[in-house]
Amino acid sequence: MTSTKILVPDMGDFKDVEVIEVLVKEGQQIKKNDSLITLESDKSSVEVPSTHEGIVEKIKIKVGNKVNQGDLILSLKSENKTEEKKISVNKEQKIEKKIEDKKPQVIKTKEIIPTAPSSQSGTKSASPKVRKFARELGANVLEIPGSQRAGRVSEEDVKNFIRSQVTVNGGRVEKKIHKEEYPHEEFGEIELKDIPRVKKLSGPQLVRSWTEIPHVTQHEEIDITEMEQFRSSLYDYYSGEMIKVTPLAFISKALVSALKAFPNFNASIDSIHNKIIYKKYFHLGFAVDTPHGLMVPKIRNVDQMSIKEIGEALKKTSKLCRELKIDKKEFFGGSMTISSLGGIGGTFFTPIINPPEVAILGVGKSFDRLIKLKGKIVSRKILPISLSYDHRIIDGAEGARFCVYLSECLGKDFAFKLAV
Ligand code: CAO
Repeated sequence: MTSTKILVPDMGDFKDVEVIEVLVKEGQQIKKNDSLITLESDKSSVEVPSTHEGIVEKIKIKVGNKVNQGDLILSLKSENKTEEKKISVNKEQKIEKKIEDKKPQVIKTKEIIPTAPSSQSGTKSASPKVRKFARELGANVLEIPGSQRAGRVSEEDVKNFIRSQVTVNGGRVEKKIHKEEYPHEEFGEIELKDIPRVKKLSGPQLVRSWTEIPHVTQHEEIDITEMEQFRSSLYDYYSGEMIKVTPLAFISKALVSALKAFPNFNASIDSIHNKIIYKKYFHLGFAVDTPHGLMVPKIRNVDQMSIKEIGEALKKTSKLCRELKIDKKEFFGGSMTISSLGGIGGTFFTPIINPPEVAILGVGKSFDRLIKLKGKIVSRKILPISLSYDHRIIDGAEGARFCVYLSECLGKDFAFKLAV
């Protein structure tokens, strides 16, 4: 094994440049060209790549240090390869020469920093302005999930992250860190895994919704016996084949009808101008369970679709999500969301509103119930629903009326109600 010193390379006219990130840890195996540190001056930011591969032995600088060309960054333990032998501890002059040859590109503030994707050796791409912004707020850009291409962190990502990390307590901002009394490993074997990217992105949004929106959740049981009989008897007029449409397509149609009757549910709060935005379109969001995490794409203009078309759009859109082929814009601009767990199981739950929307409809799995009807015991199909709404915009009475209206749309007169 050879010990190799990695020095700060030539940085042109820049002197006393600040180390803003150390991207590797002692004991970490790194590859040639992996980023080691990020340097930032007033005008630019640059990641310094490693000239060798090996195991980080000792890191000699820390965040906040001011460095110049030739300063020691770290030492690497690497295997005795012919090329590396030339760069031994005693030949620092040669090291400097080699690093000079591999001068990193100094990037102007507005240019894109060409870093590796965030999964590689913990590097993260963000503009110097965003890095500075994050630092000023006491955040580590490495911990912030980036919503841009290749995980690049935007100013909005920093804001969302900060919102999810702090709590305002009597006008005082406090950091939300929950430290366990005892480490988990003290109680048995554990395994550490990365949080999937989609979950990292949706996490701060869920925290924001749960902490900022006063949620009320109303539960309702809807008798869908006639609707289910109709659904299971659908067949194609020309081919004579059964048409397979899930209850969700009918529920979507009923929801559009309810949104027309209760415009407060198809709204958003404009907190800057203190106004309510009423939407004249009917774009429904659908919570889709994917191997990458939960996604909520929109299906546009559901009011103009037939039940069969909604069923097809649901299949197509959820497939695009599961294959990660969905356009990012399709996650925005919705009226209201449906979170259906009916295909899995369970009855009532508390769906979390997807801001800037003001309500969400949770759907459970329908079940059979014996009830007394006109003196006879009969079996009826019951659909459990859970409606969460923003109490700043929708009051309890309106929430209850909305649920009753939905029950009527999906109840025994469903064909008449949904045809309107
Ligand atoms: N009651 C009883 N059965 C139901 C039902 C309900 N409410 N909803 C669906 N089903 C049945 C369907 O008819 C289908 O039956 P067959 O296999 O006999 O045809 C089966 O369950 C599977 O349906 P599905 O889930 O594939 O289709 P869908 O149209 O109901 O839902 C989609 C589509 C994309 C919403 C769904 O696949 C999905 O991802 N659901 C999970 C959503 C989720 O995770 N929500 C939680 C968000 S909060 O973390």
